[in-house]
Amino acid sequence: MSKRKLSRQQAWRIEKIQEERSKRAARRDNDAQEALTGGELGPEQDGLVVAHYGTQVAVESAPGKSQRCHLRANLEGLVTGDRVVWCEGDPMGVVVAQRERHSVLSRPDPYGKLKPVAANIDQILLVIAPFPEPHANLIDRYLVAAEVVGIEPVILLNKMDLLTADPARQTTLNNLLAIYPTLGYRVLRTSIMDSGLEELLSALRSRTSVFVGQSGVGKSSLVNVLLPEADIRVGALSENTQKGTHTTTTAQLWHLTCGGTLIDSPGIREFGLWHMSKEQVEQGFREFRALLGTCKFRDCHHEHEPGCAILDAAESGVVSATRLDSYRRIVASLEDA
Ligand SMILES: Nc1nc2c(ncn2[C@@H]2O[C@H](COP(=O)(O)OP(=O)(O)OP(=O)(O)O)[C@@H](O)[C@H]2O)c(=O)[nH]1
Ligand SMILES: [Mg+2]
Ligand SMILES: [Zn+2]
Repeated sequence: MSKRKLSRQQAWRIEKIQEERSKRAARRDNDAQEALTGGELGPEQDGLVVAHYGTQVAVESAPGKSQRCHLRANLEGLVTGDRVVWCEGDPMGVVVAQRERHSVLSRPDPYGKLKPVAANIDQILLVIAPFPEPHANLIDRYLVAAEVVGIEPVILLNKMDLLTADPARQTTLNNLLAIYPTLGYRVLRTSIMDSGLEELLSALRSRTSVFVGQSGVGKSSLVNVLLPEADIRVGALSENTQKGTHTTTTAQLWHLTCGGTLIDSPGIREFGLWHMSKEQVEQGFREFRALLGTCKFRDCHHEHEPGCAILDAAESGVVSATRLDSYRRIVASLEDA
């Protein structure tokens, strides 16, 4: 999503939304304040945000034991996975403080503003599928985003069952994915019809992971097979476009019986990286790192400059042509923004 010029109507709509937001925030402070001063709250305790509902969150003190909470002022940025200090209440608790995060995954909202999605994550599982078709350089965009925030990404090709009757598509996807293991990225393959689920479970064990990717690739369906009691709503693809229909609307956290924690997140069409600098994007391409700073020109764009280390590496096959192409497209999208 690039930051386009807004039409007057769009600007008016955004202004209305913001007005509505500040009204809601005022109401929320009021509710939280009333609960805090009403004296019917329990003692402060540690908790984990397991879901986010508009202006409220669900906070868990122990797995399976959670309560909806108001937020004290200045805690609007809380997301699923955040560790907090909170007080139980009747009927609702109150979150009084946010603990420091060790990581946060953010992404652009429809207005081009960067929004946190989930916190304290160890691993990002980028889910793709034969349908909806992964569009050009979608994978690299997610990988760059993961590298820049320093969270290990894993690529997960789901709906493998759709490939058994479609060898041509299978070959295309295998070709698309072939480069990633050579760069040190793990690639898993699954189907909710029971393939690859053991390997997926072992990748999720003892850490906090988040499922990200386009709408309709099967993120919530995978949670449902790993944890049948989750029973999350899933949505069929649109018949015309074979695209997802944005079924999941908020990130939600689940504890797996294997000891891992898994956050399901809403799918998005496009992962914009406009908020990044060219230097961050360069760093986001793992195989470029050792070469950066060794081009003849300090401000090299790696396009056609003489003595360019990246172009040399592409020529000798050390850097793949498709990754270099991805890099260029991403940088071009930064300049458009
Ligand atoms: N054939 C097949 N279909 C699958 C598989 N996994 C999911 N689906 C179907 O794909 C559709 C979308 O699944 P969801 O789980 O809602 O997808 P999602 O990624 O959570 O989508 P959003 O919540 O919109 O981001 C549903 O019709 C699922 O039944 C699979 O492994 N094989
Ligand atoms: Mg979903
Ligand atoms: Zn260069």
